[in-house]
Amino acid sequence: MKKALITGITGQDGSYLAELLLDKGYQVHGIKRRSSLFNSQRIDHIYQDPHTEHQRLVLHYGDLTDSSNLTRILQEVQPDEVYNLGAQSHVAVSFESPEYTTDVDAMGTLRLLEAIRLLGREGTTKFYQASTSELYGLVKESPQSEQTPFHPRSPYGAAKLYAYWIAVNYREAYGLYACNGILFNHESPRRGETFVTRKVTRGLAHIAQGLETCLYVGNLNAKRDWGHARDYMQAAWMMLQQDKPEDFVIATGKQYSVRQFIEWAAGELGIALHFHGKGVDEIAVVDSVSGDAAPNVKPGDVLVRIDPRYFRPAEVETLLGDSTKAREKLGWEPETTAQQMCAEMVEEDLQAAKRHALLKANGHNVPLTREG
Ligand code: NDP
Ligand code: GDR
Repeated sequence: MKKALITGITGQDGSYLAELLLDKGYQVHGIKRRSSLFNSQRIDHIYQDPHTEHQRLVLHYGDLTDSSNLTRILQEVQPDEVYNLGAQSHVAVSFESPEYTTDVDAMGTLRLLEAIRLLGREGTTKFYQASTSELYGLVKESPQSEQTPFHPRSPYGAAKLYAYWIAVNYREAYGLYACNGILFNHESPRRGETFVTRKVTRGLAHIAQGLETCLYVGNLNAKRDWGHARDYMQAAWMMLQQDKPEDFVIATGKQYSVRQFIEWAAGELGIALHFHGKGVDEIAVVDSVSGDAAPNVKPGDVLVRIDPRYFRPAEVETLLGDSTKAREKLGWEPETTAQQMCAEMVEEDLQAAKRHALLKANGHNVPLTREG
């Protein structure tokens, strides 16, 4: 049985990758951080009690800032494949906590690579690094491919740039099978609540169900190439099944603005709206409401406003990926379009909002905060 170790298994991508690897018959080991509340909601459905026989999902406490812990886990597990998905992954937060972000995202990658080398596993363990389209940052050409020069625009992007090159270096210097998956934005109903797509689908579902009144966002003009996390984790696995290690861009090849995503999400709730005003005074106003998903919304309501706090000190305005290499060499194709994914996210957030509305009506507190 093949063994995989996933850092960041409790995150969006970690949960989809763990499902995929379990389906393929792997024994899956994951590193989770200790927290004062349970932080394993995304993998609760595949959780296996450690007292059961033949456990195939095993969780280890650990942290990418702790070398001895990483070395011990690698020594214990002896994995065939390591997927380094763990990170402080929020770009805006990286401006608030640049040093911590660098410690986890850059140094954490080095710690893991060095542990593999110290244990003499550079010939037996394959390594996947979660690289990112944020490496391109201030883009010089479009679309972006494996050949496009990098120009990161945030402490997060700069830390991931180090991680990218240190993975390349261990491949060249020690012959480690290491791949960078340069993944463009990918989302899902499991996306963290403070990334823009989920903030929108969750925020609008809350408004539809009367839990909140207005959604505050930042740069509506930002354009992203959004895909589905499930499709993208399939590509991550495929990268480690090749004869020789290489880096691959993973993207859909289509880009949309944040404004467009909001229109789609509102449309799924039966809300037609129009944007009006300019710059930080731009608002989205409701034109009409159909169906029964949004009983608390009426024409003329202001659904979305701009809050300058959500603008970044340096912005990545536009990203569009060219994944020709992955399509040709891996045979990878995205299955879900951005608009289909938006519909899936709205549907799940609407069901959750309905449950929350019921709880609230019965005097319970419900989690509404969505700063970020
Ligand atoms: P998430 O933020 O959803 O998950 C991040 C994971 O990393 C969580 O499990 C988190 O644990 C864990 N983590 C955070 N800090 C540490 C630490 N110090 N030590 C160990 N683990 C830690 O991110 P995604 O799943 O969306 O992304 C996965 C990876 O892919 C990340 O590296 C991200 O930077 C990268 N990426 C993501 C893209 C995207 O669009 N989603 C695109 C390109 C790259 P906890 O649950 O406890 O917070
Ligand atoms: P990003 O994702 O920064 O691309 O990083 P995010 O969804 O946070 O932002 C995308 C774009 O939307 C704009 N935006 C807002 N963003 C947030 N979070 N909140 C808002 O209110 C808002 N309003 C507008 C942003 O300015 C930005 O331009 C994600 C992460 O998953 C990274 O880990 C990953 O590496 C990259 O995608 C690829």
